[in-house]
Amino acid sequence: MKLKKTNAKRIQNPKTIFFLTSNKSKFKEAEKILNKFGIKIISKNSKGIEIQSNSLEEIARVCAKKAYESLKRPLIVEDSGLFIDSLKGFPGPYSSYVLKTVGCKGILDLLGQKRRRSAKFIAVVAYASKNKIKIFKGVVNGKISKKIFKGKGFGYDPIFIPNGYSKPFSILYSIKEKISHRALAFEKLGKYLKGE
Ligand code: ITT
Repeated sequence: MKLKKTNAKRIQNPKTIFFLTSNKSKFKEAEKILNKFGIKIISKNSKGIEIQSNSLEEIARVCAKKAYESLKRPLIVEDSGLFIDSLKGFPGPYSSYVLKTVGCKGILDLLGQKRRRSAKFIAVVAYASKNKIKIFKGVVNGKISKKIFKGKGFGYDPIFIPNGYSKPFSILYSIKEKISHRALAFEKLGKYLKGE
């Protein structure tokens, strides 16, 4: 693999890490959090490393291991999803596919007028470095709204209302940065890397 000069220089810094993802929004959120810890990440496309599993942890762990074997550089893989209680945790590990096919509207249609709308977002971050894979998990509980709220964000942000609030993440964007599943998982990673 040939690296641009600037990237090659940054990679010499042990606190510069690859983040394997095709999702720019995920990258931006993670970048902001890790910045607070003085850690720089470089986006790298994750095509070809995804595996299928019902477990976010297994997906993140196996992908990180496979990617490390070929790149041999410290790297991160994050697998996340929306788990809706009354749908037995669906879409869970299939969140990305469900978003691309039926979208937020499909989820609202599935729930219909159901009163039980509790759900959670989970993010599992796998950090691979020499001889080890460390896992960091973040969870945010909330509920699914009855309508789609426009605003910022991505994915299911327009329909996910975190507990303690009345608006979804797409409206509460600055709050999302502090309390989201991703914020919690990457904060844990940041603290770990600080002490490494
Ligand atoms: P990579 O696998 O390339 O990182 P992806 O978008 O496919 O990108 P996942 O497989 O982890 O990522 O799928 C998670 C999906 O869950 C994501 O596409 C969104 O639809 C949804 N999701 C995860 N975190 C979210 C968040 O903070 N806000 C809204 N939706 C989110």
